[in-house]
Amino acid sequence: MVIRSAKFITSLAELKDFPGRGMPEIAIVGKSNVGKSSLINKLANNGKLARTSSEPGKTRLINLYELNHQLMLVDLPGYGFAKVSHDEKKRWAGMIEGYLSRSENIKLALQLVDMRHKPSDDDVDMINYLRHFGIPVLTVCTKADKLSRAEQGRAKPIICRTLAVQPWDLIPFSSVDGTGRDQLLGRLEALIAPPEEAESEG
Ligand SMILES: Nc1nc2c(ncn2[C@@H]2O[C@H](COP(=O)(O)OP(=O)(O)OP(=O)(O)O)[C@@H](O)[C@H]2O)c(=O)[nH]1
Ligand SMILES: [Mg+2]
Repeated sequence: MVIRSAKFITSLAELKDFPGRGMPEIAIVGKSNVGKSSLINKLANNGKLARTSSEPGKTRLINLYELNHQLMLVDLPGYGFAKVSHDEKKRWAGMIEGYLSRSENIKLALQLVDMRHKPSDDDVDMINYLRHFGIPVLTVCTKADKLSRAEQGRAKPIICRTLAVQPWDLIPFSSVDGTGRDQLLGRLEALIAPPEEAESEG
């Protein structure tokens, strides 16, 4: 899949005005600071599309981005961030859960986990939650550039086992060197409905 256009659509503090547009939606979930916004920028080849930060908790709203006028990327606030208030955490959890449980167009969730660490209990809870709603999940292992090939080889089975995912549903990714970008775009392409074939005559 070649990205011809990538556009920021809007930020939502609440779900009620979700401009779904009927496009297939891809939810992007993961702990704060795991690299969700950086992944969007890498897919779009635009470092300025989504705001990133070395401070966890940067994305506090649901941000929507459109790729090629065909797919909607839904950047959700990160979970498991200790430094926000209890009320703020509840508000984020409510937004994430509200979106995942109510959107009718979610085709896939990308769950991002830092490839350097064993997934946390929060990650396990999240993937089980996605499964509960019947949402297919791809596990994207971020910051792969920080690991050698051998370290990546050791990390993969640990992540697969902890999250109970199949190896073919796990994609090492780096928003620094582009590892995994083509593979991920290939998987996203499959979500776009092919143009309807013209009816043949007779
Ligand atoms: N080396 C390396 N650093 C990365 C990668 N992806 C993200 N980062 C860095 O990790 C930090 C967090 O990245 P973000 O993309 O803002 O993370 P986020 O998941 O959107 O964070 P929140 O919005 O706070 O939930 C930034 O300093 C990024 O530069 C990666 O693939 N490799
Ligand atoms: Mg972010």
